[in-house]
Amino acid sequence: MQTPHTDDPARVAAFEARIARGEVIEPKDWMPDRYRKQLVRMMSQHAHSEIVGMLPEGNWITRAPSLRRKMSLLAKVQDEAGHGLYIYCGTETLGVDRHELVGDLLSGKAKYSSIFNYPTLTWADVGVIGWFVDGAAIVNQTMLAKASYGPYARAMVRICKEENFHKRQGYESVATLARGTPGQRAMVQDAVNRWWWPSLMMFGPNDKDSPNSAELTRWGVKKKGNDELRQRFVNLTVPQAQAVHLTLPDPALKYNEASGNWEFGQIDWDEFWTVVKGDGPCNRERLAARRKAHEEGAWVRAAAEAHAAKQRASTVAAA
Ligand code: FAQ
Repeated sequence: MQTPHTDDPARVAAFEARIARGEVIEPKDWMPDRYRKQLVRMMSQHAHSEIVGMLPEGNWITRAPSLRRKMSLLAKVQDEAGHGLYIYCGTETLGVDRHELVGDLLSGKAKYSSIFNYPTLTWADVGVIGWFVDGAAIVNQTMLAKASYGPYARAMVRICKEENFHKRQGYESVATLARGTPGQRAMVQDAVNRWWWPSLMMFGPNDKDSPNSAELTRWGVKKKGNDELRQRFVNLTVPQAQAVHLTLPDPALKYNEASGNWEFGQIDWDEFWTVVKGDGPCNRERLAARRKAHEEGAWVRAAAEAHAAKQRASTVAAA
């Protein structure tokens, strides 16, 4: 890891000039300590979100209604695992240890996305997660694909391609249910009602209440604010809901001709902060599941370490 040159104004000015010129920052380049810390915070939270995000949908793998649905759900959940591992690798380029990051998740110290603390009550939830949650992730991550830190931006390009497939399969599943029996229609409408507002919360607090946005924007990590991305998601999703004759649970939704935006109602920020602080419907369940998986995987880590040590020893012997 590089020695941090935290407070050298000339170096910070040169760094910011690079960002202003649109240059990409790579792991071995000098960077302000604070830039490194912000990236570790945001990227590790993102990696944790992908890993915890496997749980709500994973809950339905054994109960998917057909082989085709089961195969695409299995592939999706595996993709999310891959995204998590990929972003942990990206975070490690900043000089942190993955075990430390995972330790922070398991101890409850680290955050992960609020959205994954809601339960998946019916099969329709799986389709709606693909449509809303992956849809929101694409809106957010397409911007992050232009972030100033190279390893993160490149990870986002690849991840967004897969998220696109997830969103399409989710929306197709929703559209199928919406064309189905009255029972299927009611089930998918109920899922839409429960996931809409938590999906809007994924974008984070309003810009005025977002302590990290100004710094992240100055350093080219965030290219758009939380509110602009949330609005973009609403604008994209309302017509999609109309196309399958589903109602979004917001009586205040109204198209504004002048701005070209769909105006929407008040987000319940008390609910958001309750979930972020660990008291959402499934926070405890999610952490318990991750801790159990970690404990059960101990033998795999031990075997991998033993294998690596053996490889190192034979390389030394051969030299
Ligand atoms: N949940 O100052 P800001 C996915 C925290 S991946 C929990 O605005 P920032 C794929 C925030 O950390 C979904 N905490 O923060 C998938 C901060 O706390 P801190 C994850 C939240 O960083 C699909 C505090 O509030 N995506 O869905 C949330 O500038 C399907 C103040 O907030 C990413 O992580 C929240 N929703 O902006 C997987 C993308 N929002 O750390 C499986 C990368 C805010 O100061 C199935 N991250 N907080 O203690 C980002 O773009 C940003 O970090 C934001 C938050 C926009 C999430």
